[in-house]
Amino acid sequence: MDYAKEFLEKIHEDLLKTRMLEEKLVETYAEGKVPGHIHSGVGQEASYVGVLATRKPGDYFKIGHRVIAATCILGNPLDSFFGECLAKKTGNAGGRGGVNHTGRLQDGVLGMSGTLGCDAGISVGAALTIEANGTDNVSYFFVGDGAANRGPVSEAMTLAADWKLPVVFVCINNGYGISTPTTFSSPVPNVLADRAVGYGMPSVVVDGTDVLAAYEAAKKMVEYTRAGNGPSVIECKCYRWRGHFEGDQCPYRDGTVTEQEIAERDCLKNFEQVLADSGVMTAEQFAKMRADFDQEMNESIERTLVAPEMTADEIYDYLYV
Ligand SMILES: Cc1ncc(C[n+]2csc(CCOP(=O)(O)OP(=O)(O)O)c2C)c(N)n1
Repeated sequence: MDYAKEFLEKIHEDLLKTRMLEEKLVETYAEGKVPGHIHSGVGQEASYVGVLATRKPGDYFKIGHRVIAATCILGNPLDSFFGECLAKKTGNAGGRGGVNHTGRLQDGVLGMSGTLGCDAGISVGAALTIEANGTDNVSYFFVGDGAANRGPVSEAMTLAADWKLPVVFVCINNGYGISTPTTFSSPVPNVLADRAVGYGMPSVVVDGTDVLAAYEAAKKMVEYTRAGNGPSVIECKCYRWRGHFEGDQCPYRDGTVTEQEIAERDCLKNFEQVLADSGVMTAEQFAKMRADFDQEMNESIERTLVAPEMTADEIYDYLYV
């Protein structure tokens, strides 16, 4: 493979940690420790990790409600991640926001709006900041195939294209918006990429379960946008392994397809196979990394469980009236 060993090791580390964090959230939620509910991103990690491998300091990010562990590879420490997920004062938002609000401004992660799609405008605003500062940074906007159909996304794409702003629109197309298949909600199979030409943007469609393919596809678009040519679109095709929420029995889809996806398109397992076959890493290294990170996560969760919750008085801090 034509990549530096360190680069492949870093991609693997990000992929493994994202997977393990997403799995740990499922486990912690099942134990009743997470207030509210979670949207598991297990199985979709390579779409984020591959695209985000093109990042550089000073970039901005809008992460979606699934694969929230991506904020950790962007710099969020485990204690503030689990703190927010478990609604503790140690969380990114002091436990006010919960699982969907693990962003940190100092990492360029601009938080997330529960009103899906509206974040597109914030990403365009961040791109305007980049332009004003005269750097070659970009603003990444991640959106699901369902939310990509919303008006605010279209408006943001129109403005970004008109003003040639450095936004990289990334559609994580996992085939469903809750129980609605993409084939019901979009007349075209590639929800954002097939529409990109109408906004005057280049686009790529990639297998989002192949981390290196996602990286290569993203690199083309990100380089185009960093060079001052305006926004671009990346569409990562993947599959949502779990239900929309934990406990969703998924009566709207064929379970054998899910089983097949898990068996054949496991982004982590497949990448580890590639690394082992090419002699870059060994099964022993994978096992050790797993054991070490599992311990790190468990220790963080132990600390989080005994961390304080905010008091009733503090709930209203930071609210504008
Ligand atoms: C404007 C808005 N409408 C509806 C919802 C409720 N909702 C939460 S997640 C979701 C599904 C979104 O599907 P998609 O964008 O494909 O992302 P996925 O859940 O598949 O990752 C919906 C409809 C919302 N949060 N915001």
